[in-house]
Amino acid sequence: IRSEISYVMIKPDGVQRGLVGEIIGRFERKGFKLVALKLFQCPKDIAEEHYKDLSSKPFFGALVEYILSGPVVCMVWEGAGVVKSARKLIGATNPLEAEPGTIRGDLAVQVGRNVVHGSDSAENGERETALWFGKDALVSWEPALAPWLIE
Ligand code: DAT
Ligand code: MG
Repeated sequence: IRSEISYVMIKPDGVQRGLVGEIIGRFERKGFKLVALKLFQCPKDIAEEHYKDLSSKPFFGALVEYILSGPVVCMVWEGAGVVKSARKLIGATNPLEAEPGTIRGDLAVQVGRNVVHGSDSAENGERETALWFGKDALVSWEPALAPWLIE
């Protein structure tokens, strides 16, 4: 039985700005386990499904266009408490309100270019992983450093 997973995605601005290594590094250094990773040019139906809860918002069209505007980096990170912790590492939705030390607080200025996505619940972690990677795409492995991170 697998523990909690979060779907984390570096949005097109993060890729274009050369922040892929910086962002992945923050999750790696924290100590979560990477279980899926790909560079991906997203089709429209996946972007719309991913953000379907926001489909009535005035910014929905621009949001989908932004996600389609270049390749994204799709990842799944695993570990107890990863969903909430990833949201903390990412910071507030509006980068101007995000705390320094967070990804958005350090690396972004506008809500429409906030460089990274992280699932907001364990259920959405599962749902978004299935949407972006399909079923059975996760790699099962034991990091050699695990005993130095989890007692
Ligand atoms: P988060 O990405 O922090 O989970 P969310 O799920 O509420 O935030 O919204 C998804 C994305 O939609 C968000 O990362 C950027 C965009 N967005 C949210 N609110 C917005 C707004 N008021 N104006 C423009 N874009 C917005
Ligand atoms: Mg969200």
